[in-house]
Amino acid sequence: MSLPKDFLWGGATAANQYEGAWDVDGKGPSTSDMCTNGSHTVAKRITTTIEPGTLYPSHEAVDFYHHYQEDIALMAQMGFKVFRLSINWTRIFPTGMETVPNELGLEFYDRVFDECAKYGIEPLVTMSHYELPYALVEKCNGWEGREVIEYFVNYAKVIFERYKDKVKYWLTFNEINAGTMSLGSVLSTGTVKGYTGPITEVPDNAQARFQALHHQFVASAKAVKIGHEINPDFKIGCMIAHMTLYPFTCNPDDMLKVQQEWNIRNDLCGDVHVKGKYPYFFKRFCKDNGLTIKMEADDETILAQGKVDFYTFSYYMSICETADKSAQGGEGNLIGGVKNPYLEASDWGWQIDPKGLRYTLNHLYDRYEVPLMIVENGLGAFDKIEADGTIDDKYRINYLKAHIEQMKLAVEDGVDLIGYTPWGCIDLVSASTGEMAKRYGFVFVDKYDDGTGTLERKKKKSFDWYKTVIATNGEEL
Ligand code: BGP
Repeated sequence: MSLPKDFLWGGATAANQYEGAWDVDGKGPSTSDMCTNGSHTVAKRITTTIEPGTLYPSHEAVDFYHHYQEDIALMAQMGFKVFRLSINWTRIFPTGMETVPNELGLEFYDRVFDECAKYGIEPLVTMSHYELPYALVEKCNGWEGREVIEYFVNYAKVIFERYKDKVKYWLTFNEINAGTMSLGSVLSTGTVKGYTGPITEVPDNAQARFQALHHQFVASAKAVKIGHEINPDFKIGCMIAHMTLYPFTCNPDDMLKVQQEWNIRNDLCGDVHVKGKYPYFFKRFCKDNGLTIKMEADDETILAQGKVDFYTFSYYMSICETADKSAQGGEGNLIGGVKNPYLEASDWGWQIDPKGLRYTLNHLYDRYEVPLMIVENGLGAFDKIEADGTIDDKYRINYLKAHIEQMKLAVEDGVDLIGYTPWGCIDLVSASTGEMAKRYGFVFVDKYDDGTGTLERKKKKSFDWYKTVIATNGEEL
């Protein structure tokens, strides 16, 4: 048996893509609530006000808010040990700036965690998953404003205290390294004050983004420290969108390009969280890019005191990098790059690379020597309901199977991997495009790109397959 017997099998979601009920029971608008739908070819837009007649997919999403019992029961049927979900900050603090939390918002998550407990499912809670209170964008250009640190810390304290006996595993920021890329301005740093337009065309302000990222690092470290004080049994981790990069050729220039990109896209955020300090290469990066990060006197101490207990990441794909500017572009999770001729891609152009997962796990364990968890992985695909009502998603089974095989090999290599939560275990809204058509789930939700649908849940073929995988601890794939 290659996987540890207490391995945390489960699935992952995020409030803004899953819950809906965007203005129910006192919830305020977040950056995600201001985003319209889009598609593979047309970028979704962020707007400064809600435009009448425009579809905002997060507003209803797949309505986990009113389907949580049914969904958690389905997860239990698959044998989930863990369920990754996020708390929607604006359910607890509608503008992010209140001092008294919204009791109705807190009660919702009480109900969710109690439901999980009924089935012995451990919640893994992301505290901020692409859903900054929009009021903070208006007030201080999102995370660029240093005051957001204290608003976040207050939020962290409230949820840690409230759920200290119900939740043990926490992640501070989803894919925090999104802030190293211009696309992260909408999703992650919220540095888009006053901007209406496609999320891919935000006038980039790297200075604001990296300043915002520094504030997120400080906020994360403070939260980790406070969390451990509130409950020493808490396990608090970071979450990075892992961008596994290969040199397009063996030209040393390509290799150097990979190293420089890898440093900033991946290891910068990992190092700050796990090692508690900025890596050596960040200074040179700032100099080359004309960035001046304002830090306060005790920031270094705060980072050193707020090291995470484990490292988690999303892994969907890999991509090639080259120093040759004329090379053809590829597509992917937050990052561009060059297509790898040895790999196939999903319908959305994300290159499928299971072996890259083994490579990544080995790299990360070598660098950090802390437990690792894969908290997102999966295949976004079109699913079709057959005439007999079944959904035969064998492409998804093949994708997941190939990745689990590599996960097992990495564990045999000696990597300390503690869990696996494939993305979008129940169909939900796509983060990059706002589509419903890009589905990841073991469970189909009757909801479509035009906002119609009954929200009925239906098991796909992968449902029973995953159930067996969990029951055999990954032995039967
Ligand atoms: C990650 C996000 C998720 C999720 C996933 C799949 O970047 O953390 O929120 O949605 O990617 O991406 P997409 O929904 O764009 O297919």
